Amino acid sequence: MESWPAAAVPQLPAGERPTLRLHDSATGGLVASTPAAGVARLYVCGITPYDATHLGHAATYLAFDTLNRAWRDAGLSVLYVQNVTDIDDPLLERAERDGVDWTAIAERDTQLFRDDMTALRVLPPDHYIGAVEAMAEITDLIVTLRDHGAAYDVDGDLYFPVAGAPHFGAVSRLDRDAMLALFAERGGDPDRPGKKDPLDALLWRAERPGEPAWESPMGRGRPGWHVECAAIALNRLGPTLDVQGGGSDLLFPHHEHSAIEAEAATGVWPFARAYVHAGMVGLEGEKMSKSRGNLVFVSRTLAAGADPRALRLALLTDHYRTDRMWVGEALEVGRRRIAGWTQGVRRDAGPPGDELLAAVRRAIADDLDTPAALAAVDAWCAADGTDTAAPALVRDVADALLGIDLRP
Ligand code: 5CA
Ligand code: ZN
Repeated sequence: MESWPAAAVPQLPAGERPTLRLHDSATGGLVASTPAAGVARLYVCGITPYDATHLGHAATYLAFDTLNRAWRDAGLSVLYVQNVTDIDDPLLERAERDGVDWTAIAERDTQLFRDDMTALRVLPPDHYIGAVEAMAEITDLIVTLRDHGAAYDVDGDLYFPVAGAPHFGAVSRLDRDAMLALFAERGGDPDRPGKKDPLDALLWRAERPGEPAWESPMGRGRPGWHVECAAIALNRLGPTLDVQGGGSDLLFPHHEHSAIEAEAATGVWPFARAYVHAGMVGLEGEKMSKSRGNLVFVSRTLAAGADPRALRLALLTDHYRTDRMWVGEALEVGRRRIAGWTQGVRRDAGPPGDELLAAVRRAIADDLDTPAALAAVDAWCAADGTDTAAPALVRDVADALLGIDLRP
């Protein structure tokens, strides 16, 4: 499907560039990100298009936008793929609740998301792929899994057996009790009779009355969730991603299962060199989620008059891995920061620009430490100096690395 327009990214001068290190859930620590042959392969799980875009979604896509910008600044070309889960149980449940067609909700919220990402200056993926448009490739992957003995039938539906997966558990490193609890909470069906293991995940759901269905070699039906992301990623990025990304609520079962399903098809491990997870944004003590309904939307916040740059800065103020609560005052802090930075880059001279550039690069290279990067720009703006080239350079740094346009 169509992606959204890209804001131009200024080219920054060469200079000291520390190796980017990222927190990898599979190892539980920092790993150096050294993409092969000059191409960084990024897959970030996209929205399920209803109740989009809330500030939790936005924070997660901004974290990966920071990564995208850091890789580009390091001279890599980034191949970025994102899906849209435009057919799945929660979307159908919402359509049923509201008495509207599921495709209408999906189209409307996908367009809202594109508009919100454009306003926040999030760089678009190269491939923005809906599950519905990818149906043939998803069913191809399921057929491959079946041919490899990595699928079994339960009353006409197909399941992926975790027992045959050598790396099951390697992504989340959770014990079985924790897995069972999360599986039930996040769309799994541990108690379904006939499954070989409660943690086996649905690959294909045969057509049910009143539900949308597609033709396939397995008969009519629709795909499970994890196999969708595995197929869309494998077909555009190959068997090894540099980063598989999303919010921490995707760690298990979604990223665990996508990875082992991909491995079962390709024989290649790891599926991703780093599994990177953003913390959860909440409101008044609770995770912001569609099911709780405690949502603050990007579109409404902007329609109420907020500067999208202030919102972007507000969402980059904390480290991406930190679980945090949204407080409305963060927007005012962001607004004041934009005012301060705008004044800073309008001066005739400032402290050495190359030092500020190096400081921001160091901060971002340290597991995308945006709080430290923002503090470095604050400090540059607050200090006097004689570098007459610095204001223009700092404006480019804010734009290229932080996505903030300070042009008048
Ligand atoms: N379509 C699937 C992924 S394939 C999905 O999880 N969609 S979603 O709309 O529920 O979430 C989209 C992205 O936002 C995911 O990466 C998810 O982890 C992230 N996300 C959801 N809620 C929050 C939150 N409260 N804070 C931070 N990120 C969140
Ligand atoms: Zn996904």
